[in-house]
Amino acid sequence: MAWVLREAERYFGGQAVSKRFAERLGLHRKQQMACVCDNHCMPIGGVTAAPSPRPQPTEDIAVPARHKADTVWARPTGQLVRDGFGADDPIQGGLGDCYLVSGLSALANVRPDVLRDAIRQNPDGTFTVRFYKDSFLGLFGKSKKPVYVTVDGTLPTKDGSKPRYARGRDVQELWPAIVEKAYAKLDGGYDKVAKGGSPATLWQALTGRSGSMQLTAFKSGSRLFDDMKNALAEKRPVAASTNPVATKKYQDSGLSGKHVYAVLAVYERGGEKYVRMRNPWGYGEPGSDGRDDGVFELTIDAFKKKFPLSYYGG
Ligand SMILES: [Ca+2]
Repeated sequence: MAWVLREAERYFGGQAVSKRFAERLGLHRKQQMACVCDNHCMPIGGVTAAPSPRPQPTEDIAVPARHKADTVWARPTGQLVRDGFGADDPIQGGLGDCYLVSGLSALANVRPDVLRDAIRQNPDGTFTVRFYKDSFLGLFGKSKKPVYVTVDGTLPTKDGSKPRYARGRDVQELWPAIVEKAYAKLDGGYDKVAKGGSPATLWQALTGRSGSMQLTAFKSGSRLFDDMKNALAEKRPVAASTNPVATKKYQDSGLSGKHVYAVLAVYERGGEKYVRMRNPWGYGEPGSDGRDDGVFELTIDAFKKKFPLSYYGG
């Protein structure tokens, strides 16, 4: 059981996981708990980019082993931000970090100002992202200490032109790729980031405020709805995960197992409670609302059935 708890803790971003919790989720088989999309490579097109003038890699940020042979570091053209920070900006690439990309989307949804204040473009073309880490103060317990991570503008690509991992929906908008890269540097590499994590940990790193995770099975639909409604009203980001183990039950549902989605809004219509969500791929959704942009709504009952975990920023 010990390895299950270790794996589960890693998947959930280092949060302590009880045996009961792991059993409840069916975490009983040894497997990698990264997001389902770790083996998923998005078709990406339309990026204009110039190959990096420097020898590569320019920075020691490891990519997953299977990407080592065919990764080319390149410097895409574009701007850090275009038209502000939006929930629909971040698009996940071929890295299993749905928790990170959905975390960015959920944060941009409620606190674009946090992202604006955390990311700085430097005169030399590099970028600095401010994160917060725990620092221990003896009797006073933990406090958050800012940590500044500087990265240059080069990104992993396959052919020198298209970002291989996170990017903007507008491919000229660089902030999702830059924050992902800085987080990877902070965390010890893209390969570490791809091993799974929690959006609550990302939010904590960006806001300095502790987040939390809940098992939705322990709450009634209306209580869940109220929790999400209150969090969003307080401008705290919300996300939710499908089952990280029982992925087969999502076949033909329009949802992916082992995948984290941003919760953008909750609302009532015609006496029914709904949750509006977003797939970090920027496409792929249940039902047909006429626009396959990854944004869709579920009734609160369907949400509770499909999403055993929800995450809240502090
Ligand atoms: Ca849609």
